Amino acid sequence: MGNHLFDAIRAGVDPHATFIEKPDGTVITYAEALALSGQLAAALVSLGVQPDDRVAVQVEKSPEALMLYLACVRAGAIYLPLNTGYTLAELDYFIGDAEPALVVVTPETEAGIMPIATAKAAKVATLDDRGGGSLMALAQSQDPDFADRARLADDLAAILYTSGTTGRSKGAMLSHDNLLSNALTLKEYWRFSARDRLIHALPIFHTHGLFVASNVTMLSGASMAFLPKFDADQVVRLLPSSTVLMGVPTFYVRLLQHPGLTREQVSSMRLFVSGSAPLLAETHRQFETVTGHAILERYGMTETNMNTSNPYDGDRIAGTVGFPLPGVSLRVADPETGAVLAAGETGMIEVKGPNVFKGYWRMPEKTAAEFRADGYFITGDLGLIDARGYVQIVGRGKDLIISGGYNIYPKEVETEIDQMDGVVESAVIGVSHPDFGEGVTAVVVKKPGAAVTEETIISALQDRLAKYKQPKRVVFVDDLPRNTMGKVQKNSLRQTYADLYQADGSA
Ligand code: MLC
Ligand code: AMP
Repeated sequence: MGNHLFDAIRAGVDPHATFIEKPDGTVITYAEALALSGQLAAALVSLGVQPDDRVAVQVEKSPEALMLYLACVRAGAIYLPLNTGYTLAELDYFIGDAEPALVVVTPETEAGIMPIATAKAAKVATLDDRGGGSLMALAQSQDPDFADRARLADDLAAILYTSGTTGRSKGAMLSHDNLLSNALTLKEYWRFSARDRLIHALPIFHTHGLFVASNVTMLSGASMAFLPKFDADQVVRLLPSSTVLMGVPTFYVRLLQHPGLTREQVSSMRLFVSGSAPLLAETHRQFETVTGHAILERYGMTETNMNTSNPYDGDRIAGTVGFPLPGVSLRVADPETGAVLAAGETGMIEVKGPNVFKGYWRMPEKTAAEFRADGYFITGDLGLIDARGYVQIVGRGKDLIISGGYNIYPKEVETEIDQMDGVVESAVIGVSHPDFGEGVTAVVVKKPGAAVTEETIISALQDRLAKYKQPKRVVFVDDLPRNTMGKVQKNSLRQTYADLYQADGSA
């Protein structure tokens, strides 16, 4: 019995080929990557990590961090990546909920995480972005020839926390085959081969940068220019020696503002992929005018990996997310009754297939509530299938903001603001933002005479919420608009503040 995901990766690569090129030009071959991931897997085992144990990881992006993901897969552990922006208050929740055997953090976070990890009997190790830290030190003394632990298709490979459709962050349980089947499908659909070089500028703690970008690259034996984060100058510089870019819409908005983006600069590129948030049709058109390339937009979720994609050959239509991927069944249903709707009608997007997750970690009722009796997962996205079969996402049935490709659950921000002195209540909404797509915006009712201001609210959130969840603006009102049922009318607030970021140009 083998290791379902890792065997497929190992089988697809040429050990002598380049896997990763760092910004300083240093190259890591597949052989080196396999050896280091083997040493890290052995280090995990020596720290007592057992099959199915969670390994929670909050570290800066680096090739070693990616090897740690592979190491967890090889050691039969469940990889649990965490956004580097999360505060200790947020980490406390994730660690309490997931109960990892090991928490890997940066040396800077070690002291802060210690009491949180200790309270849950988790060990702590460190990894920095220069290949140092206690975990790396331990790995260096291990045998690179690690005997991979046996893992079946349905065994869990990862848990990714997501704000999901409702409630607190939930851990989406992803199996070896959820990841492998989707990456193999994308490899075929997007025509990946060992000749490709991907510009990897996404974070590696989410589905897009970790599974879509990295798994597809590895399963193709391709290489990637691995950037610590998105930087328009660096991406433009890498374009002439690369073939593919994957990004969130903000990448494309920023690239279009760069004078170096020209047809000549992209002459070796064959594919630009966008996803994680809606790409404005205007961005799609402008990009095609400047580069001659139609961005390929696809649609996915943490819970489902990728569901749909515009075609590789054929029309990539702006404002659509293309067709269901091979093996994925997608339908549009009445959100209340679940009745399947005809083409052209708008309703809830539901999906089924080998890509769909195994449920939310330790939340069987929540899991059951998000699936139909016939196994379709209720995405929370509203959309339609047009006459040509293209899927269009027209809105969200879930109260969710997507800013620069990161999801923010408004209730979490509202709960923090509502607890502050001088605040009666708040409503947090997403408002059109030129750079981030949507800007997190708090509409607050304060107590008469209270000294609370925009600055005091934002500064009180610093240690509580990751930066990307914090409101870009706070506005004060006398009352929140409500319907006859007493529910806050967020649509009306979104209309009122529609021009907030356009008008003052603030970030
Ligand atoms: C950074 N900031 C953000 C932000 N990213 N604020 C709101 N939304 C974001 N996404 C904050 C910074 O902390 C900073 O605050 C200020 O905004 C400006 O920062 P910046 O330097 O301009 O931002 P930058 O670091 O360049 O990051 C922007 C970004 C990044 C778009 C490059 O957010 C990013 O890489 N996003 C990708 C997210 C992603 O991978 N999503 C995939 C999820 S998977 P200050 O005050 O310090 O200046 C998924 C499934 C699927 O959704 O379908 O793929
Ligand atoms: P996450 O929970 O971070 O995985 O985000 C998943 C959500 O991102 C989906 O449910 C959609 O609402 C949104 N999303 C992903 N890709 C697209 C896209 N191409 N267009 C519009 N929304 C998208």
